[in-house]
Amino acid sequence: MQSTIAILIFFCWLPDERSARFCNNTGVIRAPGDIIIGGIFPIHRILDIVNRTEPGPLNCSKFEISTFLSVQAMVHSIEQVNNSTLLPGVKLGYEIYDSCADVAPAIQATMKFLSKFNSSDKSVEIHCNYTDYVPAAKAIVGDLFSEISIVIARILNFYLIPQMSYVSSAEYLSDKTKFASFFRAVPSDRHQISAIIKLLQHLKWNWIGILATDDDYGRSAMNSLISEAEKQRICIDFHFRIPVQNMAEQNNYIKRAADKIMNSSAEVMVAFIRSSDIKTLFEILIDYQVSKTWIASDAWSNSKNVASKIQAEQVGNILGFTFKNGTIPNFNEYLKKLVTHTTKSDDFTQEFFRDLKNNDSGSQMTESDQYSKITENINDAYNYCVYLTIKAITHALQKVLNCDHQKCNGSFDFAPWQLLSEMKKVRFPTEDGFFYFDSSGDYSSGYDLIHWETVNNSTEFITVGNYSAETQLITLHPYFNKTAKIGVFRCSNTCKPGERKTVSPENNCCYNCSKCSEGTYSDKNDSNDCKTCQEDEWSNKGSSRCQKRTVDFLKWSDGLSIVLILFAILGVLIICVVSIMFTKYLSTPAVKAAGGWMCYIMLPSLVACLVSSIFFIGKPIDLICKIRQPLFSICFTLSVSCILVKSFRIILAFSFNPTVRKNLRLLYKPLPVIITATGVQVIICSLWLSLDPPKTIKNRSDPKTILLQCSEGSHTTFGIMLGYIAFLACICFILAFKGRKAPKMYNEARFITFSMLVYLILWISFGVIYLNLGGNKYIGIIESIAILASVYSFLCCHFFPTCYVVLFKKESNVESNYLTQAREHFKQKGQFVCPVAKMRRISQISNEEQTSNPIVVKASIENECLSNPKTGHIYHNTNFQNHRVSHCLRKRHKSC
Ligand SMILES: *[C@@H]1O[C@H](CO)[C@@H](O)[C@H](O)[C@H]1NC(C)=O
Ligand SMILES: *[C@@H]1O[C@H](CO)[C@@H](O)[C@H](O)[C@H]1NC(C)=O
Ligand SMILES: *[C@@H]1O[C@H](CO)[C@@H](O)[C@H](O)[C@H]1NC(C)=O
Ligand SMILES: *[C@@H]1O[C@H](CO)[C@@H](O)[C@H](O)[C@H]1NC(C)=O
Ligand SMILES: CC(=O)N[C@H]1CO[C@H](CO)[C@@H](O)[C@@H]1O
Repeated sequence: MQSTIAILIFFCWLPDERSARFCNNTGVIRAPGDIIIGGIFPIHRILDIVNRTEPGPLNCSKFEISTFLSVQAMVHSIEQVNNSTLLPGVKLGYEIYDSCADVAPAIQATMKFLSKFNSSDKSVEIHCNYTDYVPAAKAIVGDLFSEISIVIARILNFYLIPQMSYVSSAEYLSDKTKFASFFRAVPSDRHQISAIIKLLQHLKWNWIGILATDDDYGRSAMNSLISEAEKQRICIDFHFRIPVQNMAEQNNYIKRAADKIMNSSAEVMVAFIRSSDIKTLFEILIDYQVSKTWIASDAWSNSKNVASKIQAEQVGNILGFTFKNGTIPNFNEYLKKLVTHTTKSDDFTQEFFRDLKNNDSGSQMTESDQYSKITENINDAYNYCVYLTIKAITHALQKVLNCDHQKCNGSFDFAPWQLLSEMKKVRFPTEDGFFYFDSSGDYSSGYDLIHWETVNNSTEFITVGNYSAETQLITLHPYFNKTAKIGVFRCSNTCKPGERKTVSPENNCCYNCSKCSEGTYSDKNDSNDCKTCQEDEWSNKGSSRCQKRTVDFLKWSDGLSIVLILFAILGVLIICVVSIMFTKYLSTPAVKAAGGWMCYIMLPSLVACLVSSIFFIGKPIDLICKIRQPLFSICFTLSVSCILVKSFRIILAFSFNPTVRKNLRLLYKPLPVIITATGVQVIICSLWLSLDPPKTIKNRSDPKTILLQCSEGSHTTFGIMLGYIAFLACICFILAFKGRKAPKMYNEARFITFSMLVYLILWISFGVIYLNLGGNKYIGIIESIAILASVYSFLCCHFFPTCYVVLFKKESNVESNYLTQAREHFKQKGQFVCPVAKMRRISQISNEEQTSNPIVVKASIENECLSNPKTGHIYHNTNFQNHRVSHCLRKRHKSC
């Protein structure tokens, strides 16, 4: 209601009849008609309103040719309507006033339009109910500036008189609660803002400065752009408002704006500035030699006035959005006629000719010069909008006046609000599509994107793209990049995929890039974060994607695997051969010395060990993981316990301390020993398998691979298992070491010592390696090698020597030879040995001891000789044992 109060104040100092007559005759372009269309245009640009002390006539200066030409576009359009069949029998008239680019004269003009229709004096009647009130003008065209349009619209909103601005684009004017009777031939700035945002996004520019005139248009455009830019992650280095003030003040502000621009690191400037200001600004910037890339709003984007004064290249690159352009039929002819036939005599036209005829030097100009000055200053886009405005009003009038092709049936004294409802429904074809108002009373067509180019020393506007308000898409012509020579204007360089932004605290346009660490990636430009790869994927530092980890395990085809398999097969073959040989020569003393029947336990268990060594190769599965260690350990324990028995036997045979021997003999029980020793291992393995069994795992310690492995589960039990074998091996080693002095033919002890030593060294080394490279792919292979080596060391130390004797020392592989040797051995020790034959016989009857083993026979010889009645020749006297032994031996020799 504020506007209503403003109107009432105006009523108080409404001009009296004298001044009304004065106003009628000057400062107006008018033509009479049945229906009057009002116009308010800023024909002058500067109003000296500051130092007024009394409300006399306003004093305007700075004639604006381009606006005057827009006025002519309106005049021409109305004449065209009169000369057409659009409104048959109706004569349109017009009254056009100057707003001097200020609100006060615009209000005065509005008042004139509000005065009663067909009354001789300009007076506004005050009513409570304006439903039937018919004012002078049925519709009003104007103003150019949003700020002025807003005030006019506020007043007309009360009377519901249709107002249609040709280019006022402030967003605010779309608000139909405040501006119910306002229409416009252009889209709201909201669309321009989104067009600018789309352009910035398309060109990937994100670092801008904003300049705006400090009026309704500039403020609202700047605020929308700031909030919209924030949403689209476009950052603003600075924004600056240039107030509308008197010349000197304003130039001061423009200078400060120029400083800002010069100091800014932003390359792109978006300017919502009146064209007169931008001209001044450019002049300063050219002085400073600062060039930037400009995005011009519709306010100055196609201002020939600016373009004629500067060279586009001096200020940089200028891109601008203009309203959709079109051609007004016959307008150029009209203008030509205007110059040549000076038929019109209103104040403005005369001022126009004065302005036109005097160039800067003051000399007279020819007609063609005049015409070229017109084309220099003409704003085609604005004029086309004026044309559309008149067309829209005409189409609405057609409906109100109920016209057909012959005549119009309606009365001319209808109230303007009746026109308003028809205006909303207007729809007519244009050059590209249809003209119609959206719900906000805007014609949301779109924009053309133009580029300022210097051609032959003058600036031309080249259309390089367009923006459609309907689809909200910006389309750039293919030659855009070539003409516009666009760079990439960002605060920071784009972070490539594989990098992430390290965001600066101030804004998210200026940042550094850092590479994604290993195991992470980013697949887009300007990622904020690096994403972590999936569990089964990996990536290098700075990767844009993850790669699948390769699944790795010890393959059958691996060279090392093949070698191991060959060794295992060879081992099995050797064991077969050895078994055959041992079976064939089982009864020979060499084989008996090597363990005799025990080799039927040892050899198969060694085969099983070889098999278990193969289980360390290939893709691990749970079952194999569970089987392989127990299989090896139990089989190997079996073998070692056989060796233990053998060691025992050697000790037993060649021990000279009778009491020790007696105790040992009690312990010497081969099968129970083997079963017990192995049984313990079986229990260990069972505990292992039941508590924490081995299983397959995916080892991801290497980032690029998944290593399929058997995890041994409980490492303690694994250690105990190996330790237990080592413990048995130690016992063997100690026993064998004690028995190392056995006769040459019974060199078993030495071999056992050696093989146990080899075994212990092997497995201690394995333990060390295992602890150090637990997770390695080759840990399995190393254990496999250890197993193979153990098996081979067993074969070498326990079976090959025997085989050698069996095959190549047949002559020595006879019992007598063994016995002789044994006797020699004991003789050296000064001990008694029964005669070979006797010994043999004794051993044959001995159940407890192995008859095949002469050592055993020897070991028991004293007692056997004595206890056996058939050999009763031996004296038994502990005091003179040596004598008796030698005696016995002598006797035996005789008997042999
Ligand atoms: C009016 O129309 C006629 C023909 O239709 C044309 O010859 C004449 O020049 C027009 N006048 C104006 C002022 O446009
Ligand atoms: C205007 O008023 C005059 C008399 O003052 C009248 O003759 C004329 O018909 C009126 N015109 C219209 C369009 O009402
Ligand atoms: C206003 O005037 C019109 C026409 O005379 C009439 O129809 C309407 O009822 C009036 N409104 C009020 C609120 O009096
Ligand atoms: C521009 O920078 C200069 C020196 O760097 C400084 O003196 C001046 O105040 C700055 N102007 C603006 C508007 O920031
Ligand atoms: C106001 C105006 O231009 N009126 C004209 C409308 O058209 C007729 C016929 O062409 C002219 O006679 C009027 O002068």
